[in-house]
Amino acid sequence: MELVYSGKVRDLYADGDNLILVASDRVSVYDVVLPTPIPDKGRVLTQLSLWWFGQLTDVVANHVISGTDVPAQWAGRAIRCRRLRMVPVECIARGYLAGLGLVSYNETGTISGVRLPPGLGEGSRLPEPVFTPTTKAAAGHDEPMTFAELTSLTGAEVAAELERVTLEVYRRGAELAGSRGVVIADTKLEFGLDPDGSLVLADEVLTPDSSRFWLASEWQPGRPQRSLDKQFLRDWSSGLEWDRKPPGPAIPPEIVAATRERYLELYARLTGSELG
Ligand code: Q0Z
Repeated sequence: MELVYSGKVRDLYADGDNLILVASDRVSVYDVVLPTPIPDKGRVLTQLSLWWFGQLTDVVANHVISGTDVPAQWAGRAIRCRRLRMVPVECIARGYLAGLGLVSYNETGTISGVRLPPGLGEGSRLPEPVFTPTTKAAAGHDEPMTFAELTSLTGAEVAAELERVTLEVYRRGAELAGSRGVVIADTKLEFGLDPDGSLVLADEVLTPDSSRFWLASEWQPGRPQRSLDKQFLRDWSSGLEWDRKPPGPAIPPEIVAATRERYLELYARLTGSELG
């Protein structure tokens, strides 16, 4: 199969007209891929994405053709999908203040042009989820985009639909996760267009690599929140003399095991079933 694109932790292959999206067991901390894999991480993220796509079929069509008709070597961690014309925008919904949303709020009191109440801090819940699209920069960091810029890129109709569907996916995901003790602080979605021009949810959805997941019982606004999936890795690596530049350090077995358990537990908590 032809490798179309290799990302930090995932790879994309072409199989005729289809694409095969393969999640690896690679993990990144502070944007650096570590040399040690986390067993089952690729399977957890793939199966979680497939589960969410299924939960969201009444909200938006998706790119999935099959989670099982994939080459045996990638069984469980690959998705066969339709190749779409991708919308070159990261569609982000934020329900809590963290990351670049927090930076923007601290500088201007707004995110993506939406004025927020004063007095919010790191980890605060927003009065309403906010749509914060960003450009997909080929290199370096993604840039925030105004709604007007989005409109000039996609047309008004698609832009409005991207906002509506992104916020609806976030609301539905956050509500379901919330009922199971997990806060989804924000999420990044990618969409494509069908040959007939209709919007299709693509890539991965509501995984810990595309979203910030916090344990609801640990959530405490006003301080950085503990990441549900990567906190062991961050706590361990912050005790090292490592400048957070590549190459990253090898992960010791007990940290690998604890991180793996976190991913499996997250899957079980959200979906209500153990990953086989
Ligand atoms: C997704 C990505 C990577 C996985 C292109 N259905 C689709 N049609 C056309 N293009 C894409 C998709 Cl999902 C597409 N990406 C991001 C990179 C592994 C996904 F290395 N790029």
